Amino acid sequence: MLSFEGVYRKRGGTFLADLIGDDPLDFWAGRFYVGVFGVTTIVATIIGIAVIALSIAAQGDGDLLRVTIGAPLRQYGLHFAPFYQGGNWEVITICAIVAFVSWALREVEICRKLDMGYHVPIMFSFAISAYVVLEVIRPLLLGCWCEGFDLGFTGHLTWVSNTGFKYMNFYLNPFHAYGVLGFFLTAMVLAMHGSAILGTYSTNADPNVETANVDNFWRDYIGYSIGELGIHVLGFWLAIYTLIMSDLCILTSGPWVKDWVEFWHFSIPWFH
Ligand code: 07D
Repeated sequence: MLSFEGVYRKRGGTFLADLIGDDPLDFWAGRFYVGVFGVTTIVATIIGIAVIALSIAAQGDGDLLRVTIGAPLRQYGLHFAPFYQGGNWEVITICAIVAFVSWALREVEICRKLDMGYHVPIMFSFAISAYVVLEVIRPLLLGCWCEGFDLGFTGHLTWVSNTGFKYMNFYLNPFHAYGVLGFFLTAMVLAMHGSAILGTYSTNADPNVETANVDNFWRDYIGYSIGELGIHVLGFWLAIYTLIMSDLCILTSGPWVKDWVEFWHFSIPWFH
């Protein structure tokens, strides 16, 4: 344990402690905080991986890039499918969601111990929302688990291509375009920030000079520096914007819009 870790490595402040007054899982295993949600993450992950392993073995295809665990067939609608006809996909999806949500709640408990804001779990929840929209909410709206994406490298890429072409030209989906814009902007801003910090940071320099140097670099280069806190606020909101656009992009395709080419065939009178 590092000297400062003792400050927050104290029992208490967990959901279970608030609920029943005690939390038997409120301890650390080496450097890892365990907690109720650490255990639920591990249990869901182990069950999920076991089902994935069984499914791969049943396909008899040792190539992990090729192996695919398909969503249930259309005939099963919103019901449980037989294990090797999509039931395995359903169990894996449940395990994945339990693991992701547990991971987010584990982040909340660590934030509470450190007396931090909840920015990390809030941000991660938006990433989880993309998965839940794709695998649960949109299939529910369309009345069939078969609308979820197939699991596996080639499987999910084939699904993205097929689903994209099903709605004619996915590039014409405005939310998709705004999502793509957000992913590229987020990557660019992170690259700018990361490279500026790496270019300035050195172990023996004065931290105040380093901060001033980053600001001076951007002011000299593009006339403006968003500042040390600002770049992190921008990253937070950019990522949230991007994931909301991604959610809308797939949520609208099917339940509301059948054809993104046709979607643009409206006319605004004063534009002619
Ligand atoms: C889903 C990740 C969530 C992650 C989580 C955490 C673990 C570890 C460990 C427990 C959202 C997982 C954690 C695994 C666990 C422990 C210990 C993030 C997610 C919860 N597209 N397109 C998108 C581009 C085309 C199509 C999104 C570009 C074509 C369809 C994004 C191009 C057609 C769908 C995007 C392009 C098409 C998308 C995906 C270029 C095909 C979607 C990223 C340059 C013909 C999907 C919500 C995303 C979507 C989606 C980008 C092209 C179809 C914006 C750059 C034209 C059908 N595309 N696309 O959202 O919106 O990540 O998903 O050509 O469904 Mg697209």
